[in-house]
Amino acid sequence: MEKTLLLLKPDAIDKGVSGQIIDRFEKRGFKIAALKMVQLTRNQAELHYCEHTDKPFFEELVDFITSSPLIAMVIAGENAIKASRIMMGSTNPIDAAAGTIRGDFALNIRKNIIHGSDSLISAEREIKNFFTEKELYL
Ligand code: IDP
Repeated sequence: MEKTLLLLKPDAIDKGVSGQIIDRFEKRGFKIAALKMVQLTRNQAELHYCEHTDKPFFEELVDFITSSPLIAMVIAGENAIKASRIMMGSTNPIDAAAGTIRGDFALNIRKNIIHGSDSLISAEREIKNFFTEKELYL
């Protein structure tokens, strides 16, 4: 069973749409393997987004993701990584198709509602940044 890390970002909590988003993944057939609400430290956020350290938007990204609590979850199921990326839609919500999560809930590239791991290697690293082995129920 493939696993992926999803983050329902601070804007999803602010908008009160986290339940609707979790619902989409459960309806699709994915199992929740772990779930917690947490406010990230800068250190944890910088580790999570380490691939973007050199990007001009890095500081802005860390400021936003640490600004208030988010929901971190691990879902498990067939092709969880690819399927969830398709369900999320394009990074820039303006380009995200209607019916995708970003296409339905977001307008702004920074406040784009959700994160999902983009590869097996990232998923493994990102899951470890949020959950211990004991916190994963599979
Ligand atoms: P992804 O979240 O779709 O995988 P990435 O390219 O990995 O997209 O970017 C990580 C996050 O960085 C995005 O989800 C978005 O919140 C933020 N981001 C990307 N580009 C910009 C930008 O130009 N300005 C501000 N934030 C950005």
